[in-house]
Amino acid sequence: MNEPEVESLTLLESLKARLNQHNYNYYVLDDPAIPDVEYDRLFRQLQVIEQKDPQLITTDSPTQRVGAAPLAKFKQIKHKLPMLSLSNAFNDEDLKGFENRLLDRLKLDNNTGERVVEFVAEPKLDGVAVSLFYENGLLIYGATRGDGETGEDITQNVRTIKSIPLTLIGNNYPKVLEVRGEIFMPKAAFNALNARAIKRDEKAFVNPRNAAAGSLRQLDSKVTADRSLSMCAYSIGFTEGYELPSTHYEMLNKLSVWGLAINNEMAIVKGAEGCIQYYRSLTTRRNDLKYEIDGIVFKVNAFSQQADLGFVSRSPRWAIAYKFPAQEELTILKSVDFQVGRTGALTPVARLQPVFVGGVTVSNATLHNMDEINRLGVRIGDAVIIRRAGDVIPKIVKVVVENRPDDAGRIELPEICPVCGSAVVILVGEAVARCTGALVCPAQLKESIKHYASRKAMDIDGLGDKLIDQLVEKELVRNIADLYRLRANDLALLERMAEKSAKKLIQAIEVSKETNLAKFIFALGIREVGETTAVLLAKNFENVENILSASKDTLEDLPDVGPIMANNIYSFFSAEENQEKINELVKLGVLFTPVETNNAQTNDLGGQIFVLTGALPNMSRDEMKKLLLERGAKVSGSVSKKTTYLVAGESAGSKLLKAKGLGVEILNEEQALALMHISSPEM
Ligand code: I6G
Repeated sequence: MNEPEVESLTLLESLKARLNQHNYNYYVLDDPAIPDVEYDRLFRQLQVIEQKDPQLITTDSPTQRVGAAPLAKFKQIKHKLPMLSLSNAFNDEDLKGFENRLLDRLKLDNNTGERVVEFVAEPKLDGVAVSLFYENGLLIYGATRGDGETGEDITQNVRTIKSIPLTLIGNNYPKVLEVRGEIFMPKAAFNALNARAIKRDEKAFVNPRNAAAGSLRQLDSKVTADRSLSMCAYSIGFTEGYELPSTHYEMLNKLSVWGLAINNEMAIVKGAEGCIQYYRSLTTRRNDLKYEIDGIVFKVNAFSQQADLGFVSRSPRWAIAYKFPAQEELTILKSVDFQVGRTGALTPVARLQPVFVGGVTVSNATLHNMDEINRLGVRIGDAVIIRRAGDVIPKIVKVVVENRPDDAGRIELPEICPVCGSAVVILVGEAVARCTGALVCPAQLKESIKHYASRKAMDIDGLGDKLIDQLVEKELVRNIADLYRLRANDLALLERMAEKSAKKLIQAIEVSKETNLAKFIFALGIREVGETTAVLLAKNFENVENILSASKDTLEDLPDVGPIMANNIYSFFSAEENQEKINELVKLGVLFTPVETNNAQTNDLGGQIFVLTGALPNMSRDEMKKLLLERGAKVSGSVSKKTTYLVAGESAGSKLLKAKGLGVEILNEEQALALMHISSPEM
């Protein structure tokens, strides 16, 4: 065999190092330094060199993440040190109890008299715990937790995860390093994966944790490679040839320096009170995170204190997971009703035995359409798993078929509308069944008026759902224009409507007549036309006449308007009955002012990019964001070289570290307000 040429060797090493660094920038720091095409070019260059001379290929090469032959089964790996589990707290009292136990023990053990323990707070990612073993900086194997003593060898699959370095960065890392952390599937990847599965009529995953576990359990690593998994490191297991720093916080930062992803929400907090504050603050932002978390882990920061505290059974005494209320529960499907929406769509709604899930009692869940019912294979009487994550409407995600009672009943689509008795049809190519009754159907009429009167549409103050139901049922309102013909005496016929409230409502209807074109277009309830498209139409056409006469091609030329939406808009505005309806509303006094073109009220901070982190003393981050946006600034979620300012509050974590590292100017709340010429509230 020929010896590899020295020149190609150095180029090869340089390419590998550059690709590793760019990979780290992209997948760990979320801050790419080069465009994707440039990365691809370097990658191809490396591939060409390796193909010419395959003996140059090493396991740590960025080209070798995918491609190993499928396994017959996973080997077992015995962990060098057991992988423990965490004890849990479910309320503030549990957490205070945890702190008291620590204080007692630490005082007894080292008698320092120090009464405040410092903790590191880290979100508990809802994923799969893993151990990664590095020797001389090279990834040797990855293993699942298993029973804590022995796990499965998932090295081939772990290697496909781009946020896991195949070689550690730099040269100041331990000779032997076992890193522990969580492999998880970000929410966006999970939603995309399930959408794909549903499209192909395959089974969807119940939650991102199951999706991550299922993806790691693949014997063919090509499947895993296709699943957009990520990894977050949270501790060091076994290590040799390295003196650890003195705190957990510093240790996490070391892991980050060596190329491993750590959680950028981590923060140092003091005492149980600090932990509770952090828990509350992250609870409010939980839905905005890009990944699912099921609680917060608090760990004593000082390793000396951790050593004093030790372990109880299989859990460290120095850590606790403060769990969020469960997002999944088991309950029984009692019946299914079909609700008729604004566009006539029939939506099956599951009536459930009430169950406490995701922090609220749930008795209804959407079943979307008949396809969803068939996909789930659900029947009345079934035991079902219901999931309520964040603000999302509760969903049945799985049927426990083993628990199915003998008399479980099939769910049938009604042939006629349950409200007006008109025929129900399923149009070709649509999953949705629709009532054909249009505005003779009281359900469709009620829903279109509710939409018309809603806050983001015509914003008729005081015209709530119950009132609309009565107005339609008493036939005081047979179409939207009738709203403007109502008189206070008509309203006297309604339940709980005193004279004063009746007058107030009539006045609110009058006031709502003056609106802007975007709100009016949105209020019309055209299929697929949400607020954003309504604004787009209003800005482009400026008045109703222009929209009424717009051709399909003109509509399709608008950005983000595809042929289906263009067709919906065109069909709506060219239908004679809709033109009459709009003209009638205009005659009744509905008046449009032009749409504002920009949310920013000034451009004082135009071109400046802000990132907000930590708890601000006098306002929420959302309030600060609004003030910045109003002045033309951009507010980004992550720190990069482009960031102009980081506004940091208490418990700021790794964003602060990163900003300092990049030399980004750091402001506190008062300084940020001063930049906007707003004086700070009195403290
Ligand atoms: O399961 C876990 C999730 C997150 C952990 C953990 C963690 O830290 C953020 N830390 C330890 C020490 C253990 N399990 C055992």
